[in-house]
Amino acid sequence: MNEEQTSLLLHSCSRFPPPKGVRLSYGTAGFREDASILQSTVFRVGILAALRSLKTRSVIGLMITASHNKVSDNGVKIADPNGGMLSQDWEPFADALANAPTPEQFLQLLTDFVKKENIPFDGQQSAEILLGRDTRPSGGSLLEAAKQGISSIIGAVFYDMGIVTSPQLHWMVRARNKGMKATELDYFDQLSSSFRCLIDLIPYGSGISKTVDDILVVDGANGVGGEKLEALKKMLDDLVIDVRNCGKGSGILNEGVGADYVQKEKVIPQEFGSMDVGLRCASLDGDADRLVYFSVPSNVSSYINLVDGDKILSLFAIFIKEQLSILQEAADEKVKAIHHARVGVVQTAYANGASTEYLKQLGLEVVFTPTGVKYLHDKAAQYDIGIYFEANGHGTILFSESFVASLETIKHEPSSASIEQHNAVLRLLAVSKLINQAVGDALSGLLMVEAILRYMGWSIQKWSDLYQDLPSRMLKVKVVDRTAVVTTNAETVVAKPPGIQEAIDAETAKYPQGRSFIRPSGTEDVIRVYAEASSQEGADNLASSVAKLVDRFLGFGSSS
Ligand code: G16
Repeated sequence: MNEEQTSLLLHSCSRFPPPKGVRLSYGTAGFREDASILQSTVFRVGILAALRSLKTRSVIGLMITASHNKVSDNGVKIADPNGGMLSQDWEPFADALANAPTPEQFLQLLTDFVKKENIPFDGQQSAEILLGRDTRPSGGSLLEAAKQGISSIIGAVFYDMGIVTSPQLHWMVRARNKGMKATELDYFDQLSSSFRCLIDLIPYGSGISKTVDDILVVDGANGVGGEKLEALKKMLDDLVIDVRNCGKGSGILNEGVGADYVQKEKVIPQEFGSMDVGLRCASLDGDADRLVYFSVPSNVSSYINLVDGDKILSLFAIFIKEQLSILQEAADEKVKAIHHARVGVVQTAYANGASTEYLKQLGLEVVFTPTGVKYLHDKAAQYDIGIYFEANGHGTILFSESFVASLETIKHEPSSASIEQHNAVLRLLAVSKLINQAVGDALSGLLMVEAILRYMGWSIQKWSDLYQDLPSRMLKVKVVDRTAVVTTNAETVVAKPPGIQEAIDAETAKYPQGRSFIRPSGTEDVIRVYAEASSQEGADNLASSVAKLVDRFLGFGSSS
């Protein structure tokens, strides 16, 4: 590193001292904390993004968001060249950088890492970073800190993409690295044209007739997603969407609204009520990377009928399977090969037991990973078609590049395939373009759900009735140190502290169809508790007993 670079780094770093007494960790989706202590972290992640760009010789993304967290929190994460999450082997370096106490120690760490990773750091190569942020009030000043970080690496440049959803930024990074156009308009164009293609391919006679059921009512979580959906819907004729909680009124981001609230509490979000009974409703989260559907069953109760990520996954799986089965009898060898695609489904321990059972009955291969799209995504990428979803509504469908190339070949070359077989290939191709290949995306997921429901001719009720969820309950417990909990087996077993797993097992055994696990959150300072049982009362009681155990083993001893 030359002298000019060293002094630039030392000087700029000294203007962003790290917060005292806090240990920061690159968690499930980057760094997340109270926004007031994040200036130094975001500045340093700006530097990290530039290094990553130099190392990979590609465009990198830096997104400022705390997604589902409360409005006073914020966060920062990096999007890798393929649009996915930062490679996990760089996470320890991200942690070390964020926590280095002095500019000198920071510089030493950086110098060692550059050497170890062989990063071209001679000022000859340029680094390129796309910046995005959600609507949080703290986003503007944190963005400035990121810009300062990037600017302290000689030759690094940034492009401010403005207020965008997380998946938009991930999509743009991927598109740029593939040499494609990558503006917001390009994103909207791709989504709307592939949606239109799927609708045009619906066989005559199927599809929901234009009834009141055709209206989709969307809760935008008072975040960026509602505003973007308003823009996107102008490009979608024949889809009637009423967007609420766009963040323009007095509503607060994620407070009593949004996918996280709706999925965890299973109650009607703000601005929804008896006028929505029977309608198809959907909820996005704060940065629009999660999507759940719901309906309001009656005007006397505040409870909803939740159609969560597991049911979205099931709907997608049914559709994909159906397209592949249309190709079963194909005489053309290339078309027949598509029928034999390796399809995999990826879930986490939060997946409702009934959903896993249902997917297995469909004959699908179901595998489990720990929570966090970074894990699910990697697993799904091992298949020709990998469908992954967390119950919280975060997920997508990945198509391998070779599989998409085969679809493209069939599309363009003459074959002996029947019209319906050819259309099944075109549908799969349209899905690969509609559904975000970089990361879970509420907007593209929503269009995919809408297209499939039309294709099937299903109402939300029919979809919801695919299987009956086992009653479940999620709780969170504040503890002294959440890192004291170490889990294994895709988070289904607690390895540390000793004794707690046996206590959870003993509690669980008291409930028919009981299942429960705990894990440290990667985005909030809590331990999460999940419980499932044959009755709601059972699930509630099991969750609260396990929460008491957590408190007894790790907490402040506040529960009785
Ligand atoms: C993030 C991740 C999700 C994950 C969630 C879990 O969501 O992107 O894959 O399911 O965190 O959070 P926790 O570890 O706190 O349970 P988001 O929407 O907040 O970015």
